[in-house]
Amino acid sequence: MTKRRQAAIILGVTLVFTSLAAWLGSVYLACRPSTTLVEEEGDLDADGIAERYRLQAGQLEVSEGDAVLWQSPAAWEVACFALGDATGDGTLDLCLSVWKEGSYGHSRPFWAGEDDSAYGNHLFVYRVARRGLYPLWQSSQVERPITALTVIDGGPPGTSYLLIGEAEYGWPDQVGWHLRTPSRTTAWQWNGWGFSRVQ
Ligand SMILES: [Ca+2]
Ligand SMILES: [Ca+2]
Repeated sequence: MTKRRQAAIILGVTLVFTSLAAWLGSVYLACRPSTTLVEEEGDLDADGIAERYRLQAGQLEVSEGDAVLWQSPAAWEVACFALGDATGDGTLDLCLSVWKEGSYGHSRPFWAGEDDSAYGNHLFVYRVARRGLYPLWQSSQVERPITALTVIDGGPPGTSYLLIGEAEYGWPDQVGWHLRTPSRTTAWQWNGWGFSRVQ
């Protein structure tokens, strides 16, 4: 790749960051469980047939044709999702903001001690393949709850990002958490074992 093309890509990504940061600031609290149906299509398993991603009342269903490929666990509240190559490997991913109790569930590592039961927000990344969904990466409770989630799929390696709007945990109630005013919009890049903040 020429230096001129690299500079053009960097400039393009910067412009996208700037415009999306403004947009994310205007959609504060868009990423919360809602009775409004949110529906998107995408062929994440690259079999030539688009899957349907339907989110309503905190439950996400993924289907292809007449077959239901996956439903989010009933104990989760899926607040929002984003489709795109978040990990920059050329394969489209499903990113979820999930509210749930505990950080590890059945996959708790041996060094983590007792599973904490705190109710909080998590970021999960799934791969869609062979008519199923497979967890690629699952965070423990995130430090700041997610208010907006977007994948910037730059195309060439090293130009994919997650743009995340972040608030602060306020106080719990029967439907989740009240969130404090967001303090920032951040950009994250996949580092091979998780996401590193780059902006
Ligand atoms: Ca498909
Ligand atoms: Ca990917």
